[in-house]
Formats: sequence, C-alpha cells, structure tokens
Amino acid sequence: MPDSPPKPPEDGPPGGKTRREGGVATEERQKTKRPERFKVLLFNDDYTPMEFVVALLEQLFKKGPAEATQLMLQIHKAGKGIAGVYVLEVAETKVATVHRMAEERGYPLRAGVESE
Ligand code: TYC
Repeated sequence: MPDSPPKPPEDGPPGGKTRREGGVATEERQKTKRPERFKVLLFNDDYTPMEFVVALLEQLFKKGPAEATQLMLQIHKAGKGIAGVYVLEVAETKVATVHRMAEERGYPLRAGVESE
C-alpha cells in the first residue's frame, strides 16, 4: 500500500471558522441565531365591520378566505387573536399598516406586537 498524501489539519465542526495566527489555530464558533419572532395581535372592538377585518387578514396577513373568516370570528368572541408571527421590523410594519388602513376608514381597530 502506497502512503496516502498527508491530510490537512482538522478544521472542526461545520459552521466554525479556523483562523491561524502565528501558528495557533483559533476556533470561532459561528453562532447562527434564529431571529426572535413576534406575534401581531388584533383586538376586538364594537365598531370595525367584520368584512373589513376579514379583508385585512386576507390582504395584509395573507390568509385564505375561510381562515380569515374563522380568525375574525375567534377575535370577535375571545377579544384578541394572532394575525401572524414575524421578525420585529415586519411585525411593527404590519401593526402600523393595520392602524393606517383602519384610521383611513374611521374604524377603531387596534393591533399590537407581543414577544413569542
Ligand atoms: N366585533 C366587530 C363587529 O361585531 C368585528 C371585529 C372582529 C372587530 C375582529 C375587530 O379585531 C376585530 N363588527
């Protein structure tokens, strides 16, 4: 059996980066942190029309018609419900859009962000 060529030194687990400085290998573990997620809550009120909430759940939160209707009714009965879960910046933009769309029509619909 011929000698196999010398193997390169072990670099450690994938995701790690090996830096060599002056002959010393320094392991930098790459932290692949999942970004924190936030719930967008919709709150019930007595004045916003059901059809408006359903349309908003379809357009802004990408629900199908059946799911949007069920979710609107759940919020109507329970007082609040989760419209979607997003990274913080997206969640805050959704809340601002809900408030803008509702205010444009004079409805008091409120939304908020809550840590998952
Ligand atoms: N309660 C409202 C009505 O009876 C409907 C509604 C549902 C309003 C969900 C807000 O987040 C809401 N017209």
